[in-house]
Parts: sequence; C-alpha cells; structure tokens
Amino acid sequence: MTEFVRTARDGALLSVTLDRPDVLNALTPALLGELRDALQVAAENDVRAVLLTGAGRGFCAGADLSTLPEGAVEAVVEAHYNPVVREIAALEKPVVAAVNGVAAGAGLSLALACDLRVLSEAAVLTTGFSGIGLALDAGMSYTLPRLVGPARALELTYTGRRVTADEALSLGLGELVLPADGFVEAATVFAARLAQGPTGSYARIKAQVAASQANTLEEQLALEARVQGEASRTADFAEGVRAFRERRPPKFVGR
Ligand code: T3D
Repeated sequence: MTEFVRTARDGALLSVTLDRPDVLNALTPALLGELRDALQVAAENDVRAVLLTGAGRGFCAGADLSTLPEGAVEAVVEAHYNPVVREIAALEKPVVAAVNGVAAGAGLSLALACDLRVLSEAAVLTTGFSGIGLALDAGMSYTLPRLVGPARALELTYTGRRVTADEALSLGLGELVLPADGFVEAATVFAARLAQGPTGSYARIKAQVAASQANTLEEQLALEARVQGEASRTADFAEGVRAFRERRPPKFVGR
C-alpha cells in the first residue's frame, strides 16, 4: 500500500502519479522511496512504457520545503534522489513525463530525467534551486545543459524564471504540448502507443543515445554495428519487415 505515489496498469503501460496535490506533489524521502519502488515494478518485462505525472494542478514543486532538514543534504540527495534518477535512466523502455502543471526544482529534474516530456498548455517550468540558495541536484546539472546547451542552462538556473509550455517546447525541454483540458488522458494515449511499440528497439536506441553523450564518432559507429546486429536477430525486426511486405501495421511483441 502506497501513500504518496499511485500506480495504474493499462495493458503494457504503467502510469505513476505523484500524489500530494495539496503541496503540488512536493518531494519527501517517503515519496521518493515509493517512486523508486514503482520504477522497479516498471522494470518487469510486461511493462513496456511508463508515464509519470502529478495529481492535481502541479507536476511537482521539488523538495518539500516545509520538512527539509536544516543543514547539509548530501546524504538525502544520495539516498533518495539519485536512486530515482538512476532507475529512470536504467529502465529499458520509454519513460514519458506528462507535465500537467508546475515543475520546480527537483520536480523539474525528475521531468528532465525522463526520456520525453509531454507538456500541458498549463505547464510552467522553473529550475528553482538558486531561488533558495541551492545548487542543482537530481540530475539537472547533467540533463539541462545537454538539452538546451550550457549558456541557456546557466541563464535558466541563475534566474529561475518561469518558462511556459510553448517556450519549453522551443527550447527543447519538451517534445509535445497538449491542451490542458483532458491532458492526462491525451498524454496517456501518447504513452500507450509507445507501450505497443518495439520495446527492444526502443531500449537499444535509448542506450545508443545515452552512450553518444560520451563516445567518439568511431566508438559510436562500432556500437551501432554491434547493437544493430542484436536488433536484426529479434522477433520484432522479423515482424516489422513481414508487416511492411504484407502492407499491414506491425504487431510488435516487444522483443
Ligand atoms: O534535502 C533535499 O531534499 C534537498 C533537495 C532540494 C531539491 C529542490 O527541489 S530545491 C527546490 C525546492 N522547490 C522550490 O523552491 C519551489 C517552491 N515553490 C514555489 O516556488 C511555488 O510554490 C511554485 C512556483 C512551485 C508554484 O507556485 P504557485 O503560485 O502556483 O503555488 P503556491 O501557492 O506557491 O503553492 C501551492 C501550495 O503548495 C502552497 O501551500 P498552501 O499555501 O496552499 O498551504 C505552497 O506552500 C505549497 N508548496 C509549493 N511548493 C512547495 C510547497 N510546499 C512544500 N514544498 C514545496 N516545494
């Protein structure tokens, strides 16, 4: 039984909802522990995509400032935030953040740790950290410069200014903006489509793109040849080619 995170299965899609709406789903160690558990369930084979969203009008307002311990927080960051970011990165399936409202501080970090971000028209993004005199955590110093470039990352983190969904889209902080009305339902349709996709192909692409952040071109070409070799021996590749020849949509099994 969980208190702060709700999960729901719809076929191969696992929806995970941060559920402290009164405080815009602000993060506590207990919530982060439940989120980590949910992501570990998502590693199971029959889950083929994950949607992460927030209950109520917010996505996540970052660390719960009303319960934040005074003084050094490195132990909290290492014990509670970092494992969640690692789980998302390690999941061999698409992880979509459905940013339904404000995402601030480590709440924005969580959204940026996901593979893709679908934004509600009502979404507002703010880096937050420097507003309370902190540096970045929960992966933001890794993800943000890679998404928007180092100078824009500095501008967004120095100022902490509020970024609308449309600006976020143009900056590369989101991939799709959807109307606020019926947002979670529409984002679920988007993620459910990914859950029907060639999961093994997605996993290999996710690993290739992650490796490209550090590899040379030569290393990446070698990786592509090896990984493509694996992909070419899968049931989904055989099905994809067969479906093309038979002029019908493919029915992927995810392997
Ligand atoms: O040890 C560690 O955990 C360290 C790690 C730190 C990582 C971080 O995430 S640091 C960044 C922490 N987050 C923030 O600094 C953001 C603080 N919140 C805000 O700036 C604003 O609330 C928002 C921009 C997110 C939203 O503004 P708005 O006007 O839409 O809503 P609001 O009225 O400010 O908030 C609504 C309620 O949520 C309100 O409660 P009330 O008055 O209705 O009882 C507010 O106090 C509460 N709330 C919002 N953010 C937090 C929060 N309660 C606790 N912690 C919050 N972060």
